Amino acid sequence: MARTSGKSSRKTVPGRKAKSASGAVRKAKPAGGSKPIDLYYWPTPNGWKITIMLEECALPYTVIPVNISKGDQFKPEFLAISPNNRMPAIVDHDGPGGRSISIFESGAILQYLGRKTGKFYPRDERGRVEVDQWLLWQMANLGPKAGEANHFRNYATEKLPYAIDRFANEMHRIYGVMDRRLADRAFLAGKYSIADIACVGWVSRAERFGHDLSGFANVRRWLAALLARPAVKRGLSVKVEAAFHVDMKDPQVRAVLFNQR
Ligand SMILES: N[C@@H](CCC(=O)N[C@@H](CS)C(=O)NCC(=O)O)C(=O)O
Repeated sequence: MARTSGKSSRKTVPGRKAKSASGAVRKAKPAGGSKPIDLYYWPTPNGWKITIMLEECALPYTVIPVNISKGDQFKPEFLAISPNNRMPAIVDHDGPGGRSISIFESGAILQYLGRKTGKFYPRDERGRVEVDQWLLWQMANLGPKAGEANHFRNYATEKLPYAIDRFANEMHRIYGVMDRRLADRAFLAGKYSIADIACVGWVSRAERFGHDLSGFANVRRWLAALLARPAVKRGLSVKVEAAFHVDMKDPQVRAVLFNQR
């Protein structure tokens, strides 16, 4: 259940139908009495990890858009929460000891929410190690390499065959790893977990990023199972109106995103 702060703000009402920022009708879930978590968000595969997890756990949350095309990620108030100038980040006002806590890095946020709720993150050490391995695999491989593949293929002004091929090959290798892992189990760590939640936004964009999944039947079966989950659908559909108007060819946008030092 989300509400969006800012001009286009719409509050959800527990148990009633609510509209997301995009106008899509979404079913609000009971708030359960806890204070909403502040989610610093922009609609990208990294942002979706957290909307999906919050939806899966039925935790109430407030979406605070971080317009990364305009430089919101460099504002001092955001850097105080997320010093690496990247979203997503959260502030949980019901943190440990009843005090507020802020967290950046999507993997750390997923683990925190998993520990907080006891959902999608096993308590037993063997189960947790399985999840951690595949969560960190996503954080270090699938996400960053897909990002670079997308950058050199779709955003670089100079089309460099070496860079395009290098990351296309890496993505082929990575989808091969995932496909073999899923050959004898439904989900990456056996049971559905935060490892799957971390991956689905990236894999759902594979074709758009230029990666052909036709040779990876297990990945396609897994993706279909994930996309059939109502919470995954809701998490992927949390929109921010301003994101529809970003022009990646605009020199100012490109300077903000691609000329950081
Ligand atoms: N490892 C970080 C990566 C987050 C990340 O790269 N976020 C991008 C959007 S997908 C961002 O905030 N970019 C802002 C910028 O490049 O300044 C995480 O998983 O939280």
